[in-house]
Amino acid sequence: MMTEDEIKLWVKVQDSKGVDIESVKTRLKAMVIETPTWGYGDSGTRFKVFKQQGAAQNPYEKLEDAAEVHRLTGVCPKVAVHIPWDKVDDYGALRRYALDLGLRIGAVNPNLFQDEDYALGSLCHPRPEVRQKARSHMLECVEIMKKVGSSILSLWLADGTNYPGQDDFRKRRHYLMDALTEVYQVLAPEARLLIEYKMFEPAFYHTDLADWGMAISYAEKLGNKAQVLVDLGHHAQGTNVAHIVATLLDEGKLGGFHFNNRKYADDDLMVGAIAPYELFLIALELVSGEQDPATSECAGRVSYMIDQSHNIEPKISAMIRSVMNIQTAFAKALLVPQGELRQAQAAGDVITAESLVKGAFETDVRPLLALVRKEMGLHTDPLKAYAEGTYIKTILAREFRGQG
Ligand code: LRH
Ligand code: MN
Repeated sequence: MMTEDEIKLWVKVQDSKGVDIESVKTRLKAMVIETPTWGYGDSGTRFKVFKQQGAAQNPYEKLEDAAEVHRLTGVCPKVAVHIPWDKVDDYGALRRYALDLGLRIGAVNPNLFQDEDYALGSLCHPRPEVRQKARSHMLECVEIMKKVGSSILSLWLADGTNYPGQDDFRKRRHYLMDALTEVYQVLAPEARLLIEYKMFEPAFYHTDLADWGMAISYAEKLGNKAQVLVDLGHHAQGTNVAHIVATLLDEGKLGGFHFNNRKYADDDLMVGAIAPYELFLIALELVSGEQDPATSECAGRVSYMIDQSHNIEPKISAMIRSVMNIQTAFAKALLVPQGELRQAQAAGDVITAESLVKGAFETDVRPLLALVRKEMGLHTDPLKAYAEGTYIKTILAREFRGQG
């Protein structure tokens, strides 16, 4: 537990360094991190889905768990839904249930990867009737957005091929552009289409939306309501994701994130658990983007979403820990002295520039986050509060649908 004295000392030290602590705190209190319904339910790999006692079994229980995460962190008022995983008879009732829990429905994610007909693709499938089926699902999701009050349609396509010669890359591009154009035209004026790219899996030779360049080429042709979504697990090893983020920001085409972490491929592990420095450097691009008038409008509308599957770890604790890791990365990024950094960069002073950035990363921000949570009327350690709370007992009473 952070003590009053530790917090006071931390503030004194940062104050002496000229850090504007009030604006740093204000920014941290304004964070909005959207959690995914699918992060609260049972999930796994192709090898095994380990069922957990207390795991949410339906969209309503998933909203209840998301509300607990928001109650403890104060920064998770939105929940992303996935259709048909979260299909219900009455989407208006789902919306009202969320509102009663102090939540809003965030991004609506179509599912164009689990239907039998989509083996060779969905919007890019060689057969017109399958493409039409996929388009209808997208249009159904646009209707669901209106019923649940969502302004984001978040599209990830598994579409691709497994062998050279299997299909025509350029023909598939045209199918995809036609479909996205049809969907774009029925989006509500304030709504956005976020296009999520991924290098591979489940397709293992080519993926139709494989990287940020392909995604932005569609988004630019579609219009202002179309932007790119960056999932941290969707790049080749060694990719400089912070550079992609800066580029998309500069183009005004960065729409959102799927925060998670990976050691090897699309592992969907807890964000910040494997590569906290990478996450910090991404946060730094966003913070400097917010502070630059040329990119502040785009940076201010970026949707921060978590996209993880908690295969072995307790799901609500994992979600809380992930939110805390994102807060930690942004708190450190907000401590980078932007003015001094730009001076060092302009002077070509590599050592100073690197040490200013690394110095902020090496700063212990736990006292700052404890202070922010206190001022938000929250427990200074949400993870501890959850472990010692009553909600954890209530979910363990949920009926267990164990083996099989
Ligand atoms: C694909 C993905 C996509 C979701 C799914 C749950 O790998 O990142 O964002 O639809 O995970
Ligand atoms: Mn994703």
